[in-house]
Amino acid sequence: MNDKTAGRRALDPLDLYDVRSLLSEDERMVQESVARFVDDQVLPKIQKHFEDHTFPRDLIGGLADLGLFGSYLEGYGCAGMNAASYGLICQELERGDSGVRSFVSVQSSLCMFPIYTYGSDEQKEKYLPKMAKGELIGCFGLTEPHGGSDPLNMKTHAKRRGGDWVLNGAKMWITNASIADLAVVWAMTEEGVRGFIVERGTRGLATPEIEHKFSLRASSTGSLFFEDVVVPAANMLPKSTVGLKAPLSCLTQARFGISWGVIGAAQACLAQLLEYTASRILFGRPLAANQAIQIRLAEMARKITTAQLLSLQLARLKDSGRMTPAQVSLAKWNNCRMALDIARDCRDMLGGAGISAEFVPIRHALNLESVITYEGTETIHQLTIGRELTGINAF
Ligand code: TGC
Ligand code: FAD
Repeated sequence: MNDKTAGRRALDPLDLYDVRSLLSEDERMVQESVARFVDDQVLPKIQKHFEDHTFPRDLIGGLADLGLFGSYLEGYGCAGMNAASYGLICQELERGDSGVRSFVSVQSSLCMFPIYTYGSDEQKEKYLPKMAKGELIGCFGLTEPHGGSDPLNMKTHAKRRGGDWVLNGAKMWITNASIADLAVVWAMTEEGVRGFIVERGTRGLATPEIEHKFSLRASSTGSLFFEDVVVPAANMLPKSTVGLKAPLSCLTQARFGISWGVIGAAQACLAQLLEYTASRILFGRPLAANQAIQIRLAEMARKITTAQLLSLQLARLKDSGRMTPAQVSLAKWNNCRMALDIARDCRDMLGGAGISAEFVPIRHALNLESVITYEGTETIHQLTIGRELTGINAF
């Protein structure tokens, strides 16, 4: 090693600003335990699940044992962790695969959160303890086949019949739909949009899997079809205001987690690329010795570091009750774009090997094509920031 290279790797390449030192002891413990779980339980099997287009159901018990379902909710068997801990959980899970993080996001933020926030005491007692244990799996039905970006143009409707509600319509691209025991479904009523809990087995409900996905192949994605589905009045979420505010508030929780999660996917890609470029010899020197490669690696570290700091501050704002939807939009947009660009660039720098699932970047890149689309596309988040800056709604 000459003088020029002395001191190399003094910093953690995946945490250049020592963001870890800004975490509390508890937050670090959460991160370490989830990281261990991902190393031991997720990474050895995830490539096969991705190739086979199957969801690793056998992970559910372990995820529950670690307290990862509804981790930031209080009571009902939930762990009551803070925002950064929820973020770190998502980051470590998505270092494994976006599909595993999606599963936990949907269970926690899109199904348990609305029941916790807008449900009756009976609904909370009935569903949340079992969901925290992973004994009941949930999904969230907002998107419809004719256009997910504009959920207010909702065709699925619920009409009162006696003491019950009758649902008709369709939801599409629903994570966990085919494996869920219950769905939180948003439907148009005479008063506006309301939330309902629909249990598997209810007559008129069909939940087919969506096949032929080239993204999130280790996640289950399906549709929800409702044909005169009778939902008892007791299954309407009574505390939600009429309109989009309640479903959007759930999206805020999930988007927060995604902004952290995708950092893990980017880190996984960079970690593998650093090893690869150090050991691959081309033109008589390691690939990593080329300026053009180092500039691209430096770009990745810059983007990951920025995302880490942004998400940590977002978590601190969340815990102090000051986080706004526009701030979440900025983080979701910035971090998804950062991770997708990094995964694609890593794939390129692996050359032909980059198209093999034996290396992680292609799997992460394909997954991130969904992650940048769901929970609000990049454009939707850009327009949300535009509206925040100008006061003009351009949707
Ligand atoms: P807008 O006028 O903006 O808002 C209506 C009311 O809601 C309030 N609000 C929010 N509250 C909490 N969190 C948010 N993010 C909120 N955004 C808005 C707002 O203050 C207002 O309240 P009030 O009191 O004034 O009535 O409503 P809009 O119709 O203009 O919204 C437009 C837009 C485009 C932003 C919204 O429709 C949108 O976000 N579209 C994107 C839809 C989307 O993201 N769908 C995601 C489906 S779920 C999913 O993808 C799960 S993937 C899961 C996985 O596998 O991980
Ligand atoms: P569209 O809304 O049709 O958008 C098409 C294109 O038009 C996009 O590029 C969009 O950015 C652009 N666009 C839209 N409006 C404008 C505008 N005003 N100006 C300029 N451009 C615009 N949904 C759920 O409810 N629950 C789930 O669990 C769930 N899981 C998902 C899992 C996966 C794998 C995927 C892929 C999606 C999932 N979704 C889920 C749906 C997801 O939220 C939607 O795909 C997303 O909101 C976009 O809706 P869309 O696909 O209908 O695209």
